[in-house]
Amino acid sequence: MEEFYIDSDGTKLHAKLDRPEGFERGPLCILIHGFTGHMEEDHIIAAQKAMNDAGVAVLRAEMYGHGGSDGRFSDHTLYKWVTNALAVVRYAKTLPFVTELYLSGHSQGGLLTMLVGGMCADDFAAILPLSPAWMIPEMAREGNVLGAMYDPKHIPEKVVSDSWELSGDYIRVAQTIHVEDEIARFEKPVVIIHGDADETVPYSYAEKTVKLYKNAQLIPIHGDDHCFTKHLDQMADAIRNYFRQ
Ligand code: FER
Repeated sequence: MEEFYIDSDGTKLHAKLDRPEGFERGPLCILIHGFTGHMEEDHIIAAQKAMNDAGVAVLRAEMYGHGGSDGRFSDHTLYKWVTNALAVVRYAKTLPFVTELYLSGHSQGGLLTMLVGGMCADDFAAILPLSPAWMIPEMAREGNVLGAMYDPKHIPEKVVSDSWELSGDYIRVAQTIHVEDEIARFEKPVVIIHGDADETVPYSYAEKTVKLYKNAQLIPIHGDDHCFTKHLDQMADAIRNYFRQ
């Protein structure tokens, strides 16, 4: 494992690169955590190990206001995350050992994967959104962030829940994002992995996504929740099998 920082226009992004044993040249997957998440969460580590098992190097990176990266959580927005992810993609493209590039992310990181997949469609062989929270923009337009309600036409200074605080700018930014545009721009393979008992991001969103993409498959994890806490091994197997095939 190598640990370092990637510069994103002056914001330092904490990153770790794990290469499979004996790896000299080969594919690399960028892997991103979700909202309030970080790169050491069980489901992120399980995904990373499964990719490594299948001969894929993994670059985990933490986005603005999360983990060991710069920025305060309450100041993060999806535009900042998009800018960060573009910097990570740019960095990954300079690595001399990379043959093919993949992008994967969980939840808000899965939404990011869908956005950046469309924006950088030429760069990725495939993308793997895990429980992607792609309803965030739609819900932000309706006045709801993760169950915290507000008037969507008169955005408050901040939105506060028991466990986090977001600025009004998070909502302003989220309201402008139209994920369907970026879905339409990515025609290469998409592998969506989603627990069908997810209460944070309903499984119906995965069923909708798989229809909207030109070339997508949905791998359901039966009875599992948002972070795959019941069947982490099945989520890992799905990733391992995809890359081995
Ligand atoms: C929301 C619904 C789900 C939301 C975030 C999530 C910020 C999930 C995020 C994650 O787990 O990454 O409305 O708003």
